[in-house]
Amino acid sequence: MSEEDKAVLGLAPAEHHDNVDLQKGIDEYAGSSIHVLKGLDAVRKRPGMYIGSTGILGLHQLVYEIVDNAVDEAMAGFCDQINILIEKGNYVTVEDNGRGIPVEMHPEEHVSSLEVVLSKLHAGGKFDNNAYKVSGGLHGVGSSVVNALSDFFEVNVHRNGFIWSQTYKYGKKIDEVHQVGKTDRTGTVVKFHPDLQIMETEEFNFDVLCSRFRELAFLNSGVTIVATDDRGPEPHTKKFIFSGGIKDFVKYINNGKHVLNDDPIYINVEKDGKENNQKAIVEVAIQYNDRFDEAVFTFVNNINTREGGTHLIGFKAGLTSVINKQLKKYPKLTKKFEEPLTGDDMKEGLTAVVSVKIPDPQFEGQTKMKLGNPYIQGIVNSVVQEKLGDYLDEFPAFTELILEKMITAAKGRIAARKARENERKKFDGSGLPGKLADCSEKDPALREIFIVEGDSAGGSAKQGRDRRTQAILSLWGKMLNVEKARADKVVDNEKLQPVIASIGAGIADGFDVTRVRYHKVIIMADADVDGSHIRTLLLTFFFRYMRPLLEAGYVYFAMPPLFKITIGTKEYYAYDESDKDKYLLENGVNEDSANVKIQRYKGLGEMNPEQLWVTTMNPETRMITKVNLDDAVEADGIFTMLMGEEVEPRRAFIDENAVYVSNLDV
Ligand code: 28G
Repeated sequence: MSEEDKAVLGLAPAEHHDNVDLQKGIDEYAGSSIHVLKGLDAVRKRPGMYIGSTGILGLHQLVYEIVDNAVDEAMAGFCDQINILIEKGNYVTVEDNGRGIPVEMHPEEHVSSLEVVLSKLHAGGKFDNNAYKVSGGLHGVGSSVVNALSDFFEVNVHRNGFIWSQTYKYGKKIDEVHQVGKTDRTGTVVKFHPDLQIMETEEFNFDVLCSRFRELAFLNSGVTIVATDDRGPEPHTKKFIFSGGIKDFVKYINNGKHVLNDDPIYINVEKDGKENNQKAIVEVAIQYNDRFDEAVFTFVNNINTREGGTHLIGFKAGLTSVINKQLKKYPKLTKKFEEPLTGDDMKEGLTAVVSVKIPDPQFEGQTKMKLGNPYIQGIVNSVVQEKLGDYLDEFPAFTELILEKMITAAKGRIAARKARENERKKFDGSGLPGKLADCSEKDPALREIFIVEGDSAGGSAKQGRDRRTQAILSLWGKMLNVEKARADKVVDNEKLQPVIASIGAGIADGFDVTRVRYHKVIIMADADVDGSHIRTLLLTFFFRYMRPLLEAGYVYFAMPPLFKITIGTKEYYAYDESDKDKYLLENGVNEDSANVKIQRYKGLGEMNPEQLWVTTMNPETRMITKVNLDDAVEADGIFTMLMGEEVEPRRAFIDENAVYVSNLDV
């Protein structure tokens, strides 16, 4: 190798390397532990295998892959700042202040290690001594996959006093690793643009990316993540840094709720694994609120394990036994309730984040989002029992408070069971509610149910509908504030009872989405304050007690028009003020003469069956909006805000109306 080649690969002690100890750089770098390497053609042939999809999810995955590498460097203890920039044209730059990817000659591949990292697929195996790496894990496939799927990919490494650079197209290098200048810092900078021959879209959604960055900042306390969107007229920057880690995470989830412990319980234990080779970091944060639903989020090496797994089982088991041990210390309470409490009794109002970091995570389940490693169950269980036990001993007032809450829940559980049995008795056989005008179609996928407030609108809807596919349920009576109600009360509520029976799939734990009788559940309410109230309550009810119905995308809002405009023989229905004004303007109608011509609908009840059919119900001509619940944390926040004491944000939200509503189905 020529001296020049050596210099290019960072091996030569060239005269301008003044203050840099290159030999040290080489010793630190254990490059020879990379083993199984493959080319990148496989990635371009089957991109879905590597990034999940070629749609918007896969597009975002490209960014996450690069950022994950920077987070790995942070977890190894060498980096505390990650910057992300999205520029016009959807060029993405990710920058960290870690050690910089090694540029030295790779001992086996005989090219720069940087090139090995970027152009070879690292198939399986742990390939360095960073114990908790994400990249190489589930989707963590590494930078080379992003390189393979980019029509432009440039890396700049600050290392050994120099900036080392290389550029690729479609995963093929267009130059060699070379120096482009001097530097007094270390770190890695990657800039790429997705290849639109493979990816279906290049429009990154900044908010979606930021929720992941926020999550990463919670999960890796002390790491600063700064994201900038520079595609619009003004750059938009968000900074995420949480010194409290997942403790701040549970506070964030509980934001706006009334909590029982202001300062979340926080457990952080590192097992060095020397004794039994069971290395792990276990982090748990717990905060109770005064509500009835549960929000437990689990992570393994920064990956959200939506299906749970052994860490979650260990957490629940630890919580259950430590709570029952505590209960024995309060005879005053055991007198009132003698049975042991179950895990379900403990989940009302429970907000928790369980984050484990382990060397070799095994992902299982349908979506590979379930942790499999058996030893983690015992570790989390014993850590929770010990540390949470200590905490509860130290704070008896809090302990008594949550024990009382759990006993109330246990009593509710028993009452709910009885209520469910009653429900079954009431509605077996042909037992559909009297207020339901059902449809004749048998296939649930083709059936729709309109839930209508008020008898007069219900009457018109019944006459106007398509009897084969459209059922009408009119609601009456007093609505219950589901946010504040208990499961057993909800089952018995006179207004919700017919909804539960018509949908026909049970509620809460007993809800089975495969039994749902209609694949479109359409809430049809007036476009006024009362209407938005009923919409919100029904949605909250679905969110709390039939969440899979929302997740399946079965819930819709009907959009009745606000105005009918008649000009000559032409009739036009306008769905909002601006729609109305626009139509009037286009037809040259001035304000004075507008009034003879406009009919304002105060409610659905004012429309005759024919009008209701044309404007709101006919699948060919109506507008309905699908209610979409992607992010449980965010939705939870919206509902809390909607149901909370503060009136203003609720009003503003209802006016704007659209944050969690998308997908116009015209
Ligand atoms: C900015 C965008 C994404 C990274 C590093 C640092 C090292 C590294 C990355 O090494 C290669 C092979 C086996 C250990 C490790 C530097 C050790 C010493 C690193 C990133 C090294 C990978 N010095 N920073 N990779 N292994 N940042 N940011 O990708 O032996 S990737």
